[in-house]
Amino acid sequence: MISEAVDLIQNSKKLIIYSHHDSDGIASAGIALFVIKRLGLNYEIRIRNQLSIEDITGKEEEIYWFNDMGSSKVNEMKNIKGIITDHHNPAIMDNFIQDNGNKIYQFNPHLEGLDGSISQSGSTTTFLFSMNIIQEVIAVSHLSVIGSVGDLHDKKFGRLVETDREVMNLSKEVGIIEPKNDIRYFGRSSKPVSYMLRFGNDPKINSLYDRPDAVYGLLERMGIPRKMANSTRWVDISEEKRKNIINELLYLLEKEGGEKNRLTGEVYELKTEPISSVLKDARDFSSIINATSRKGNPEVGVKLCLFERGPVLEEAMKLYSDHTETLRKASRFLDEMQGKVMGIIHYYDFGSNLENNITGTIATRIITHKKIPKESVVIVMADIEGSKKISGRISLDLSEKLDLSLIFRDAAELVGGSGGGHRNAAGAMIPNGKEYDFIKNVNKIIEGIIKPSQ
Ligand SMILES: [Mn+2]
Repeated sequence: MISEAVDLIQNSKKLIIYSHHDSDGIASAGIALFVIKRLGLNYEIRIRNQLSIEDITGKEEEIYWFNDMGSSKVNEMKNIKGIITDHHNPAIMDNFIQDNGNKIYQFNPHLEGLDGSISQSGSTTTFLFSMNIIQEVIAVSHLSVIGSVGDLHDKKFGRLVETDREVMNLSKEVGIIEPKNDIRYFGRSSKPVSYMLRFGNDPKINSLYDRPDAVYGLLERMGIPRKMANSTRWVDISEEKRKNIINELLYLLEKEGGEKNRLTGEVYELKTEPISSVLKDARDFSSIINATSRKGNPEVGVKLCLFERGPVLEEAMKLYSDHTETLRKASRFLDEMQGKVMGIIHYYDFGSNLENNITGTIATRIITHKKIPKESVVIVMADIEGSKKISGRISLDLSEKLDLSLIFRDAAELVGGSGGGHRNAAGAMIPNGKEYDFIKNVNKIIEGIIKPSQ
């Protein structure tokens, strides 16, 4: 079956690449593009938040390659000839789909009995399939790592696991990725150390989180004066000083009863980037390409994936700081906003006050930052052209009991919308005005599965 899928790509006259708009999707697009350019194929690339009806209705002369998306819509596809390399929950559990004029080869970890939300990202899936087309794709194996950490696949265990890990190891063997044991806070190579410690939140240190004076004080005691703290990145600091800071943070966590064991873990650096590069840390790389897409220029992110620098990197960094600003504004708004509660659901309707492509980011923030019970379902909504865009998140513990992608799918269908995603992170699109019914449906389904604890 793989060889037939490979043939389909190799013999295509016009190849349309669809890819998801987050960093995993952009990294997947980078991998697919690397392959297509080597093969010299005629292609077009389309980055999408969600697939529309037109997107999933095929044209005779076109071959399609869906990356990090497609599986949750495969039951609605018509006349599509092509490939899906995805890790979202598939609507049809089959490797080969040929109803409705389709001829689709679907590659998805869920079909192999793996949990796609943690073991194999979209970019890892694209990479593994691509290895069957052209071995040279190993030159962009780091994109699989970037996509995997972008989807937080390293969050649960503090390191990548299963298939994501196998590809990471492969990338290490060929001298591209270098795994290190270090602090797991975001911003090691793209943010000043003062920022990294101020907003580091996994684990959260209450005496430092968003307390700039406390952060500067700590760094000063460690021999890093305020001015330097605003210009030096974590990766620039000597190993000895880093060790001392980590010990200090561990001491604070111990005192506060925080999650000490989450502070350090595996992080991934690119050997191919100079130490001065903001792209040195895979997670930072991932955040930067994510920002290019959220700010409407995903092609900049794809170019970064394919080694373009100079003005491309400059443009990316501009978008990155814009995106950081948007998130800062949304967080401030969020601080003042009270969510509504139904059962274990905490829901927030931002209406038109939120850029509708960051509902997922905000939902993640709420589940990490806001003081809500450990077993909660967070739902964030925003307006989008007559519809409601909905993102949901649940804690990892709760995702062992609930599969949010299935709950969202069923609850959305009942109100004339559609939904899907992962066990712990899902999305839906429903008609405007149906949001309360949707929440009620979600609540009802959840109550049917678990009894809410008091
Ligand atoms: Mn993904």
